[in-house]
Amino acid sequence: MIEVEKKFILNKEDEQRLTSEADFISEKVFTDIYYEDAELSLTTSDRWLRERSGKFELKLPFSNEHNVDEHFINQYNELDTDQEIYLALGIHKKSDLAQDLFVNGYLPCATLTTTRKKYRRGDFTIDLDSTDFGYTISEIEKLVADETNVTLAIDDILKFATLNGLAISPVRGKLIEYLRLNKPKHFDALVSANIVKQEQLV
Ligand code: V4E
Repeated sequence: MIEVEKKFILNKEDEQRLTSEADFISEKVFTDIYYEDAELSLTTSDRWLRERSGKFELKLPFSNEHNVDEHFINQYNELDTDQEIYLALGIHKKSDLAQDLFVNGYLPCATLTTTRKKYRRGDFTIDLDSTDFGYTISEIEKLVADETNVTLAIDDILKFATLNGLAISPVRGKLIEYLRLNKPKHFDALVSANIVKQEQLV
């Protein structure tokens, strides 16, 4: 399955409207540790390596065909086995992944804890995230079976959002906002590399 998602900044009324007819699924707290090397080679090439609750994940850009930038939706492929991550980073297994990342110069660059409330409404999943650094953000997601359904799912999400009175606009994700607030040099490097787009600066 492929997860198609769009981020939104909601006010309290938006949240209320979106969740009043939704089923509450769960509330979870998780900590993400993002990793980077000294050259910032991962994030400046749109690759995002993190450890979430003890498990490593690497997000890589999907395909340009479905990176529907004009709607501020980006698609990523998620590698979640250590073996896939070794291969994608081109590093050799000598110890465990945490140690091998360290030896190859990949170190923590950001640690953020999120409380996520999850709701379901029809085919859509709604995540309301609040972070330990004061940023709140939400995501509307839809699962599709394969790549051919991605464009349709994007349309569905945009329609659903518009029907619920939400503005379709660029939004800074949690990590990007963390870096903007706490690691301005790293943030500037992402702007220079056009990973953070001009529209996300306002
Ligand atoms: C910063 C970033 C990525 C890493 C964080 O992914 P994100 O989806 O924001 O995190 P989260 O916690 O919601 O993950 P989930 O629980 O859904 O797996 S992946 C891609 N980016 C960069 C990025 C970008 N350049 N532009 C936009 C609009 N979003 C993200």
